[in-house]
Amino acid sequence: MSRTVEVARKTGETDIQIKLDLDGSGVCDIDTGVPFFDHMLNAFGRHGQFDLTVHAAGDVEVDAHHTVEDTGIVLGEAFCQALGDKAGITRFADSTIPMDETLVMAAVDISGRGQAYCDLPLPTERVGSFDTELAVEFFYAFARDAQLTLHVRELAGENSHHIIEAAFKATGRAMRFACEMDPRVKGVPSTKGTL
Ligand SMILES: [Mn+2]
Repeated sequence: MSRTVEVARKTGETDIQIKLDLDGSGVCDIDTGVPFFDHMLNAFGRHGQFDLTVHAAGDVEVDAHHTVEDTGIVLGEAFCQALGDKAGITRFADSTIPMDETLVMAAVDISGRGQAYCDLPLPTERVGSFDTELAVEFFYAFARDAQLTLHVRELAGENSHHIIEAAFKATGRAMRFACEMDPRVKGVPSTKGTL
């Protein structure tokens, strides 16, 4: 069964197309017009072993806010669609990623309830031209529209680039294992029978 979807969303602020294969091998084609964000989505896809195409054109002349948030919305929607009725998935997973002095943990429950809890102190307001506060805006939008519970927690860190990158890698890797099919899981992995 293929778990590949294509999702497009166009508003007055952004025009986004995403193609996602949950069972890919980390092949990514990312172009959002926000170079640091491209770097982060590449890290997410690569370490999640997802095949991921993201093409986004947003009003970056304002700032990157709409592009980053709306990409989170569409990527979340893509995961939600690709997971379908969630039968046979692993559901829970976590990953803790070190990057030099930085250590970030991400934990995922594909719960059917969209919510993110981020404890991600960032020492600088910007990495290059990227507003670092947009990192959590992405995670909030992504978790909400993917309808999953996501915790992202910085356990150590001094460098904003490392902290954000470790957060994207940890979330990608946790998503990989949470989305993976578990042959021992029969039906939807919930005592309620639905997610
Ligand atoms: Mn980097």
